[in-house]
Amino acid sequence: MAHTLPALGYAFDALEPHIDAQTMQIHHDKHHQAYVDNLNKALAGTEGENLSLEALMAGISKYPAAVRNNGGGHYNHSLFWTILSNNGSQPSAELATAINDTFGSLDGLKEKMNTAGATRFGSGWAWLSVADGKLSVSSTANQDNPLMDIAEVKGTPILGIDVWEHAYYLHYQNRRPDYLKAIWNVINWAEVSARYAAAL
Ligand code: MN3
Repeated sequence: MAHTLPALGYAFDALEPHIDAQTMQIHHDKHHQAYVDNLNKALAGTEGENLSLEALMAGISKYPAAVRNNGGGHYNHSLFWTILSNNGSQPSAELATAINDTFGSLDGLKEKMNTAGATRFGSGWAWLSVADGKLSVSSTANQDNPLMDIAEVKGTPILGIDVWEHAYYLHYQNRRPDYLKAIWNVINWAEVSARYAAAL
């Protein structure tokens, strides 16, 4: 069963002015498609071909770098598209309580995520994850994620922010902190809340 590129649930320009249409189109149609194609190539004829993406992540240390990089890329971007939206949703009462208990406030979470993203040297991701019922913020290099058995901070990711330059460079150039500030305007909290409930 070959992996396939999931469709975006919204138009390329739906996240403007915070994330521009050209960035979304290249990011989804070119970058994510390449991760899918290269993952399928790397898995062809191996036992990993029959595993789900989640199962691959859980045992990623046993696979070559091409599977780790492209499998992570496919998982991470598939999550990323769903947690973005212009639907103006808010965290569920349950998630809001957990955020307040863990980070003091929603602003406290944003600050922690933005620091994790801004201080990740080179390319990577900032994550909000759930492990043993608790929320945590972390970051990973390249296309690694908290589901991988090699992750320093493990958990089920419910919100991931892509801090590769390809995610923001056309509009923000070198200003990663400005991109990180803006992206909070287009977080799909309904989706993050659903992922939180499912992860508990
Ligand atoms: Mn990306």
